[in-house]
Amino acid sequence: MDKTKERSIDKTTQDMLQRAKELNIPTAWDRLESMLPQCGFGKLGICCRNCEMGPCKINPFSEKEQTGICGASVDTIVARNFIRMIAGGAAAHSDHGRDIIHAFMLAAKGKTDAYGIKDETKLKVLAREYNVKIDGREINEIAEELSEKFFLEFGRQHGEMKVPQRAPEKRLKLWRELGIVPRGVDREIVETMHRTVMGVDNDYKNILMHGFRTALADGWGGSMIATDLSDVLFKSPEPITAKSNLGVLSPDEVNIVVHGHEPTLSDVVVDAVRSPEMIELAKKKGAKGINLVGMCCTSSEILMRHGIPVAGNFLQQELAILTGAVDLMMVDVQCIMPALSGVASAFHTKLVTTSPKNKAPGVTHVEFKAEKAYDIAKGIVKMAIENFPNRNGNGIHIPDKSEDLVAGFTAENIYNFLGGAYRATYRPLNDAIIQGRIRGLAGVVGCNNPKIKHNYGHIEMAKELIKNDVLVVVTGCSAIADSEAGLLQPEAAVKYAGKGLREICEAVGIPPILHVGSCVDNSRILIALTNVIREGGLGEDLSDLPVAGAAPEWMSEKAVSIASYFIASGVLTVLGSPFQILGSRKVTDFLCSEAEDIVGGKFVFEGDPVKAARIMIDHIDKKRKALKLKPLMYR
Ligand code: BF8
Ligand code: SF4
Repeated sequence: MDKTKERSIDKTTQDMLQRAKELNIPTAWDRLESMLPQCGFGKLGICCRNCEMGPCKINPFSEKEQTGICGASVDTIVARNFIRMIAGGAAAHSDHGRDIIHAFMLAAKGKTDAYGIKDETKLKVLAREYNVKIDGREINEIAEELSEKFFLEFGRQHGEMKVPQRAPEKRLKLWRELGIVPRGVDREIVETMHRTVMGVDNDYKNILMHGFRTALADGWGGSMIATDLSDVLFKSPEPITAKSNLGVLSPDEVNIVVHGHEPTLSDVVVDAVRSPEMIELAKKKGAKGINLVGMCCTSSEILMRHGIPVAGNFLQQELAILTGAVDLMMVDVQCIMPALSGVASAFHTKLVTTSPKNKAPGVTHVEFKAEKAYDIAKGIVKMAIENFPNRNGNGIHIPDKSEDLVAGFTAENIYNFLGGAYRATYRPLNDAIIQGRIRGLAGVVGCNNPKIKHNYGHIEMAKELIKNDVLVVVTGCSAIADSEAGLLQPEAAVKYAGKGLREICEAVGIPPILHVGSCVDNSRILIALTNVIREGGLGEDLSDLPVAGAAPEWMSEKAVSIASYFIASGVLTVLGSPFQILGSRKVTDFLCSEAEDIVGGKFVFEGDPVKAARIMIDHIDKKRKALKLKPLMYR
């Protein structure tokens, strides 16, 4: 059996996996294979090493109930491990948000060579929300005061964060009753660490409820701030066309791949590669020009705002270097495999780390500073150009396939393109759902994971959903997977969508799957759903809506946080592989069943993406019925 076909559904990826094999360079898939069998205790979440009396591992087959040395039950151990994952994910997203506020503050103070306020309208909307005076003030003054208010969302010690108050009234009331409105981003993450230290919280339900609070501080906090201020600073996205997959690498231009998450440096690199000085230098070195492409979420950031091509998603990062055509890969933070330096050393590719939070032994580090972002970006572009002549022509292997895509959808611009030019409103979307043209909405998000055939989960799930008239919104690596299968084109509606959804897509000219950005932009989905509630006719709370979420190929702690804030917001969320919680029946029951009665959402674990989509569709139908909506128009 050809292993490459088992490993990915994407032909380009299969081609590059073959190439890796020929060159005898291992990838994540090979490393997974050599790791098998993986530790059963870890998988079930029943190993604790939170103190030096341990590590303690609970024997899942023991007749007698076993505890850790301190007496911690298996439920406590599993719940603690789980919410520490939430804290890791929430910290990553939120720290990203914090860095954006920092850049925003420097822009307001005029202390950076690169940033300015690009979306004054959104800035003013935020200023009003935060009671920052607008009249008679300079934009920069408003921005500076606002930046302090946003910093406070991280450091607030008591009371309630302001961002989550955007949620529908009924939801907010429920969170208040449950005591899970986050106080401050940092506070909730710290408290997760505190509660899970040896000898603190040992009531698994109490632990898990704090996990929700921490996750909410991410989705309705750090992530949402990251999205909002990125829009203000780098401009709010509008629908835009581009290309995706490894075929976007160019055989005769300087190829620069930006990989990671934060738009602060990558957005400026976009300007740098367009400067005549850099283009001229590239030509002098024998290249036809400079080709900037993105990888993972940083790619989504500059795709959404500038139409920069997408080289691939999480499992394609090593493969990009394996083409031998990458002159420089610049990385910042998150989802950057430590394996990259090994792969890069087999080629001429220069790997450059840019964040003080992420260095790698032997790898060139050019520290990013928001104050001098443009200078730094130019320096890195120059490094790439100078590396171009070192390419070994014979070693280059670029798959020739790339796909067209449309991206750039946001909770705000849905108003315009669905409402038409004259009436910016969610009414047409709500009406389409109420009348049964659109069955409901689904958010399909998250990573790749070598345990699951690359892109298969995302693509098959998305196809099944749109076939059944569910409008799909996507972010992160899921969006990239769909783009590689041509699903982010308006034509995909004709090819794959059910009749009702197809009619809407054709009338408006949109794809049946809407790319709403990077993983922090999952916050756009929360806002879009809130807008649907506000528009009226579909219930009063997010948990009333005919919607569902999924992460069919998740792997990161960030996905654990995202899934948790979705269920804590009332949305059923399906995961392609189970969380590491199955060692505790009680924790599993709580998160996969009881949670629905408490917060309105729950987890479902289902590895088959089509079956998973059916679960989501059944849930959507159940919600339609509860809302007494009309039967579907064409079914
Ligand atoms: O934040 S989807 S593999 S790239 S964690 Fe990472 Fe997962 Fe991709 Fe972006 Ni999100
Ligand atoms: Fe063992 Fe308890 Fe220490 Fe965990 S905290 S390692 S269960 S003794």
